[in-house]
Amino acid sequence: MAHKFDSDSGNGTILEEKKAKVKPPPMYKVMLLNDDYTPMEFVVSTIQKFFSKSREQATQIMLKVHREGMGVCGIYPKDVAGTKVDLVTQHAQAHQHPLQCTMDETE
Ligand code: TYC
Repeated sequence: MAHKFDSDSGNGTILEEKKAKVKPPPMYKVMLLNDDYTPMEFVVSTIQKFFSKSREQATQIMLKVHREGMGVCGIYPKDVAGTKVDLVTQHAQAHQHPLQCTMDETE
């Protein structure tokens, strides 16, 4: 919203429009990468668990990653995206799968 600011810094006679400098926060895509070893079922359940997707949505994302090498699971502010990457990476390692999760700022 545009606010009026007194640029006369004293008697308030000169008022001019100034743009409020509020930008939305940068957003980050959280992506999974394909590999040859992680079971499809593990990828689907991981997407459901950490990205709040239905089984159908999670299956579509998994198949995109499987066929195209990469797929977006969700778009979040930086801190949330970073936490998702860490949790998914820990989950994959705990189950000894090489599944990789990364993040990238949106354009
Ligand atoms: N390519 C894996 C397989 O054939 C499945 C897979 C899908 C692995 C998505 C990782 O992010 C991934 N078992």
